[in-house]
Amino acid sequence: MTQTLTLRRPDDWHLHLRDGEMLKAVLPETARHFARAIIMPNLVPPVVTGAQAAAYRDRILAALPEDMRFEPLMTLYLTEDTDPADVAAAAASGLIKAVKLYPAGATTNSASGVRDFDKVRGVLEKMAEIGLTLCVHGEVTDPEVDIFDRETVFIDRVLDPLRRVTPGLRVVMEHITTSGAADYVRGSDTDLGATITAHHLIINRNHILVGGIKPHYYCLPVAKRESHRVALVGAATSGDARFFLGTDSAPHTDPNKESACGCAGCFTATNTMSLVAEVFDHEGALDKLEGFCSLNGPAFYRLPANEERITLEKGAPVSYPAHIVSGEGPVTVFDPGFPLHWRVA
Ligand code: OTD
Ligand code: ZN
Ligand code: ZN
Repeated sequence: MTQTLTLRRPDDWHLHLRDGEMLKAVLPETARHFARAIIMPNLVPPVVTGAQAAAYRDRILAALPEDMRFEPLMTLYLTEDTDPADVAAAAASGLIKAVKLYPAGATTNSASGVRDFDKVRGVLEKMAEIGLTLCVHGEVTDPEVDIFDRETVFIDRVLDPLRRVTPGLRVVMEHITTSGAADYVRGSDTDLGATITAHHLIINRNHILVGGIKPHYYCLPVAKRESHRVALVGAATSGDARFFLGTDSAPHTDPNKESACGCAGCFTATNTMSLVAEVFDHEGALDKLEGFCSLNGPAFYRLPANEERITLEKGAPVSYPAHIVSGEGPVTVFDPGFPLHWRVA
């Protein structure tokens, strides 16, 4: 007998769709299962103003196949020159649902991010006033700080002080990778949430480095040791509403990944629901899957949950293509290294 599970249609609270040919190739992979996604603004050049976000939303909708429905939830890329009035107008019109903070240099296309946090104080105060969410890439870029410690140091040096001086600011720590980050979220009030990716629930740093370097497992923040992965699984499957799915699906072509200086990012849009269902099933926590994928995110963003349902079925292992084809080249689909038994019917 096949086991089935019906959930409200999920959303992805952290997604990279890119632009042009890559957008065309990856958008259907997300829209097939997800109703909405928070769209990351790290294009080249970045999406900084309300006008740029409106134009990007239009390009996304134009790239959507006619038979699919999908709502892009737009964000602005915070720079030291961001105008609080432009942010407030874009939020008031319903165009944007968040502003994204990248410490300058922390990840792909983050060069225009923030160096001096005093310069963005006015924007953050305006956001606290209007209840607009700040999504944070939580890693310091100080070259003295070891790459595996960058999230932990960010919480102490940047995030906690920033939240103290901006009371009421709603913050999502994106793609958390450490037990300390999960503890920090648990120990805070409900103004702080965190997204967790499918890949950080599955790989630890050994997967990247043991037995040969695996460029398709390299992403930022880099996966940490096994005890942290276990803590992330614990947080995701706990039922705590402050944790929700943000895939951080970040497509790069194979030549750009399989290189002497390979790009960071795991592409999971195609098989995310199979990946997370497998993890939750393994934990005996399938009853928490709908909260993590479909309820906790909308609750944090103060949006209605989706009314539509999807059904997951468990059966013989599902096969996914090794890569999807884009006009820029092939993009490898994340391989968890174990069979996936759950599929979206
Ligand atoms: N991490 N790659 C990218 C972004 C993220 O930090 C992130 O959100 C990307 O390619 O845009 C990655 O590894
Ligand atoms: Zn990030
Ligand atoms: Zn990202």
